[in-house]
Amino acid sequence: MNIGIVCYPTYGGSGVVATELGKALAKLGHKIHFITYTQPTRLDFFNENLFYHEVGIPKYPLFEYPPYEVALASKMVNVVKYEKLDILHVHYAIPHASAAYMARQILKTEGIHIPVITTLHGTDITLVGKDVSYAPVVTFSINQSDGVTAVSEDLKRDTLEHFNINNEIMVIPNFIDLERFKKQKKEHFKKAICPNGERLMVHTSNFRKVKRVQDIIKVFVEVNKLIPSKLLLVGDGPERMKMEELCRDFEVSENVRFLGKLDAVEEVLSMCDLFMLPSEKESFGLAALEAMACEVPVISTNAGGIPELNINGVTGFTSNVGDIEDMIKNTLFVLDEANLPQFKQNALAQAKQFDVNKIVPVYEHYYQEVLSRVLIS
Ligand code: GMT
Repeated sequence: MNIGIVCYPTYGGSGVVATELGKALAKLGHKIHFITYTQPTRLDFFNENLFYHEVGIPKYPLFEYPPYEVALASKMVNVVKYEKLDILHVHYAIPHASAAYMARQILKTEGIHIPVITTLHGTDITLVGKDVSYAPVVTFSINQSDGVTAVSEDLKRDTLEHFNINNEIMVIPNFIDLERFKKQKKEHFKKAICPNGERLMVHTSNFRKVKRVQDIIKVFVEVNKLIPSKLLLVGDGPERMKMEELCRDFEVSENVRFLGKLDAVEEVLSMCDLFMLPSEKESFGLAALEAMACEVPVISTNAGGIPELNINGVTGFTSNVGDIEDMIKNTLFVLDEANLPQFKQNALAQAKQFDVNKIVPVYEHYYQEVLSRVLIS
């Protein structure tokens, strides 16, 4: 198939999933055309089936806000026509689904019928999409898509609850490349960071408020009093400075390292004993899945779709949002040397349920189903 993929090309989970999906489909022989405003972060390897089309946004003094959605729709029209795409798969509803709707309508006037699939990732529904400034367009473009998928059962429920949806939503969970995300031998690094055999805790995110990084630091402060530990904070974002200050206030700075954005996150995860995800909202928790694939158990909240991934008492624990005491108790339990090996093993076993080789064929099958439905009608 000739497939167009539209996504945010940044470090965010939706862009990562879209790019990894494209790469996996290209390996299976499909021709994949990424349509984005810059090269996707994870588009880091060459394959003869991968193509990249940049959306140019011309500057004009009149535009205080350049009309990206219009430029994107025009680019979609262009790529569908000249690359003879069979299907357009847009990740994240805003503004990709509505731009795809516009492109599809334009193409229809030229006798070209392009099916559009929208994948909902979370914040496009749970945070941004619910805002009255966007909700009518989000509802309309979900209903107008030829196929809609959500990355967890919880996200599907949330979408149906908060929007007036008359379209079928298929749940296709996120996935992981177990060839890339696997425990690597990094003992020498671990020894450098934990010279006295300390436990190593980790968190990766874009440091937005919704991630509640402050809860990680509060848990770490207490755990470190009983089990000597170190904490790695990977990523960057609006809350980072505040979190650095918080570490100084708690006088734990020498045990906490802020590593910034990293490409080879799997190398860091390979050294770690525990991953923390205390998010207030999380449709899936891809970062936790990456950790689990590297045999790292997870202490998280029970928000959104996280419990579909992190099985309470098996691969780690889930607590109510903000329940620091419960997270401390659970962290101490998991880090106990009598329990840690089993949790690590369970984390890997659960990650295998989301193997890219199991999930990508589900997308392929879904594309075929949508294509035949649209071609019949
Ligand atoms: O929350 C993020 O880190 C970014 C966000 C995004 O929009 O890219 O991630 C969302 O999509 C990911 C991939 O499907 C999910 O794993 C994240 O759980 C989801 N984030 C939220 O729901 C807050």
